[in-house]
Amino acid sequence: MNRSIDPYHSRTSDTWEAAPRVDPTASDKPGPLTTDEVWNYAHDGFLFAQGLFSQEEIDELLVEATSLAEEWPESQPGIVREPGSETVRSIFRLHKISDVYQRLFADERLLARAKQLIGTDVYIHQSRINYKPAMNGKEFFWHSDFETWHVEDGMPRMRALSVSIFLTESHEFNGPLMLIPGSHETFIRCAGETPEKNYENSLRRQEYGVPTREALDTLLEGKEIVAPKGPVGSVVFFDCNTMHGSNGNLSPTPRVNLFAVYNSVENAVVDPFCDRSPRPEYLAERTVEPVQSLVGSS
Ligand code: 6CS
Ligand code: FE
Repeated sequence: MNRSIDPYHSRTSDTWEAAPRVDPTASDKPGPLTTDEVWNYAHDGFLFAQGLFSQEEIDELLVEATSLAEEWPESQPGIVREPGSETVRSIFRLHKISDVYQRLFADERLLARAKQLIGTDVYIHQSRINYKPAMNGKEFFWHSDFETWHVEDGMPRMRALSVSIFLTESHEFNGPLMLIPGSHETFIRCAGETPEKNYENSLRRQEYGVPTREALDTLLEGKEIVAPKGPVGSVVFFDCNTMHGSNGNLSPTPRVNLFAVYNSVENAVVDPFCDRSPRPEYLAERTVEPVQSLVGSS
């Protein structure tokens, strides 16, 4: 790609700017989602599916989340702790380290929907658990994931989506995911320059690639923030450029969410769109391995 005409250049100036999205949000391929659901996803930049997984299925996923955090080897990369404490905030690259999660990410309820929306085969760019511990799990400031994945990982175009699976109920007290409907249509170029090893800080508290107050006001014009709330097993599908964030967890129980990022096999990462080395593979997979459906396999 000719980088001088990169439609999504960001952190290349000391001022922010709003630019139009140039990629489609949803394909017109057939799949399990109805025409209305696809339309809503394309319009809002996200789709909420309540109770997609059963309590029994989630119980197993939650046991796995707890044991990963408890048994994580000291020297193994891929774990992030809360700012100023030893409490586990996130664990990455689940699709490589856990059979249970590998199977989950190949489940048709996620995979067929992701393929339908993206319109091609997909692979996993990133996966993680956010634990958001009781009473002091810290917030995630507003951001577009794509801004970081483009600049720091070299994801060329907006052809990826995240699934956020509720392993605990999401409610108003535990810092549910919040999204700005329609924000995926605008790319906010952020100001500043990416520091060396930015990820060592950004995963605890993101400072680069975050929108200004004015940028947020632009996205929020005529819009209202949405926070999908619901029981365990619910899933939010959201586009890679949808502006989102979440408050801290001030409730007495953790808020555990499982994420997988499906990217089009035609959108594999290239060199980062900044003058830094690529982030480690636990944050951004650099090899395309299409996720194979479990249907028909034994
Ligand atoms: O770094 C990442 O890949 C993800 N985490 C944060 C805090 N921001 C960007 C992106 O969502
Ligand atoms: Fe995010």
